[in-house]
Amino acid sequence: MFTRKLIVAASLSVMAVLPALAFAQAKPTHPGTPEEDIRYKGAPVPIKPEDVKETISPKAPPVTAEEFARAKQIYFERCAGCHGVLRKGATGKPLTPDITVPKGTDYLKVFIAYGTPQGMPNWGTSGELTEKDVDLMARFLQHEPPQPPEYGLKEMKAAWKVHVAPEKRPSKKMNNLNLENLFSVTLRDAGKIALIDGDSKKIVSTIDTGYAVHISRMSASGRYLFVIGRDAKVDMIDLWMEKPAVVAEIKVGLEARSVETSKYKGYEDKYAVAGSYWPPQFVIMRGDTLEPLKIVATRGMTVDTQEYHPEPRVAAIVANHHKPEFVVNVKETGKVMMVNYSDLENLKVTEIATARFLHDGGWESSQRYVMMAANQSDKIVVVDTKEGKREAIVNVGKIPHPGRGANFVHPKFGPVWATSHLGDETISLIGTDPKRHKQNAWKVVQTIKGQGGGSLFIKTHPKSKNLWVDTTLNPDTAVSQSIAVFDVNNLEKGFVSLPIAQWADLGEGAKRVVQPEYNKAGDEVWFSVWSAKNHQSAIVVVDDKTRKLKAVIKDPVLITPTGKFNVYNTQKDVY
Ligand code: DHE
Repeated sequence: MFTRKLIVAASLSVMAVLPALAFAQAKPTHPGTPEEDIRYKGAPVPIKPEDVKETISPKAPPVTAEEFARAKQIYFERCAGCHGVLRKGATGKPLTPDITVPKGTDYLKVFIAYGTPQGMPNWGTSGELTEKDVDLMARFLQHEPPQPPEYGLKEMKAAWKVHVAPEKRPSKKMNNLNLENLFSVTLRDAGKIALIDGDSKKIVSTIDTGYAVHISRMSASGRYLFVIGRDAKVDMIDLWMEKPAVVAEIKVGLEARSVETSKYKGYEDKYAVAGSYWPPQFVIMRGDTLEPLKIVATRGMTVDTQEYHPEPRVAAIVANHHKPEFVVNVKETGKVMMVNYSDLENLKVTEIATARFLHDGGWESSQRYVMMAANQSDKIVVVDTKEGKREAIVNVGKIPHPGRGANFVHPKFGPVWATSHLGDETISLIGTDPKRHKQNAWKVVQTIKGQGGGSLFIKTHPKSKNLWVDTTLNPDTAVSQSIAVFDVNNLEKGFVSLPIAQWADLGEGAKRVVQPEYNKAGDEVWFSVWSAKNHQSAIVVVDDKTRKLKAVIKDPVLITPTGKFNVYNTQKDVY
């Protein structure tokens, strides 16, 4: 039996991750931590335990070689997402031997078994880990963290393949697709994307990509589609080919989430950039072949306490429209790096101090100021990309998670950018027009209430009057399977809830509704109805004006659809 005796003295939050899809099964909650929050804390880290060097520490309790191998696997699958691969602390607490050895095995066992109100799941009492594994993890955590390998130019070049050289590619579009209204749809657990024609709603093809595909981004010209997987594999797809296909691929690290391309005038399609979680770095590549050119490490000092952090992960990257720059969010140090790509040999990086745990974000409507969520600090940071400086830091609700956010003109406050939250039911509207609405700029001008916490994405379109807010990770299935829609001209009226998953008419499954995405015209909005890979999923298309069901796209190939990226809107940053 697990003993509870030490929990009262608890102040250390130990591990805190659930594999993303584990929440498909019923799972005991633990007191004090909202389920929405627990659910989002990361999928297994795709680092192979056998690639990681082991260091046995003499002061720590013994662990056999066999046990060490098992503990590494458990750690990467369940803990690294929050505590960091090197256990230096990320959104979870640090777990280095200077902290864990003085606590001792019994103390650590209690945390691992019972969890804590600060966010640590109850791995033992939930049955996820056996008593033997809990004991093993408590001993393992007192040894030096095993270090995964670095990944530099040599490794990238070895993984880099050009399938069709630029001179062998078509010089004009060879297909009849309406590219501007094509959607690239993440099929997360199939390791593929689906290209879906936005006009006919027909699946054009599916294309193999990396493991647990995360996002798609478009080149400035709208010709090349870039897809990145959690395993840091980038695939570059040429949409001009008769049958769009991968023309180049590379693996930029061991774990990654973000990819973007150069969009400044004169540099269209010239460069691509990908950011990694491990190793903590980003790489600038040739935009037509993915040849790796320049790798930049993000290791360094944290913004507030100014301590060294060995693992600051790269989160969202956006392309500046005013300068030849990439805007790179560095999560654990809380810095936005403005990386000037005009001279890679004399690279200029402006480091902007913001707030910790930068995650996702996007442009306000003029595309001068970028709005980034420092999610665990409950803040939105605003960077002026024309001047290259911090404009403001705005306090919002609990754990903002905007995706790229939503821009609209508020009848009273003028242009606003909105974020929803993972940790509460609010939606914060921030004034974004320092010229004509100076008094409202960079302030939360209004907070509205949605249908619950667990929101991941919010969306509108310049031609729409609707604001759509998902609640994908809400523990109540009626809430996670529906969408809230507001009229931006009458926000006080509150939201209407639409039963998107029910409209999909599927059988069993989690059927979480995730990520609204508009078509090019801005008159349709698409939603993923996301179930585990052994259940049927679908895409539901809603008429934006009438808010009525327009189409359901169902097909056995649509396995775990999550993100959807309309070519034109992604290319031009319309949201
Ligand atoms: Fe994402 C964007 C990281 C979990 C679907 N996700 C992003 C971005 C980052 C990120 C850094 C911004 C990229 C950019 O703009 O360049 N996501 C992470 C995680 O670290 C996290 C929390 C855990 C993990 O292990 O990956 C995580 N994300 C998820 C999911 O569980 C989601 C819902 C389903 C999935 O595919 O895994 C998910 N993330 C998405 C989507 C976007 C995204 C659809 C792009 C939204 C957009 O409109 O741009």
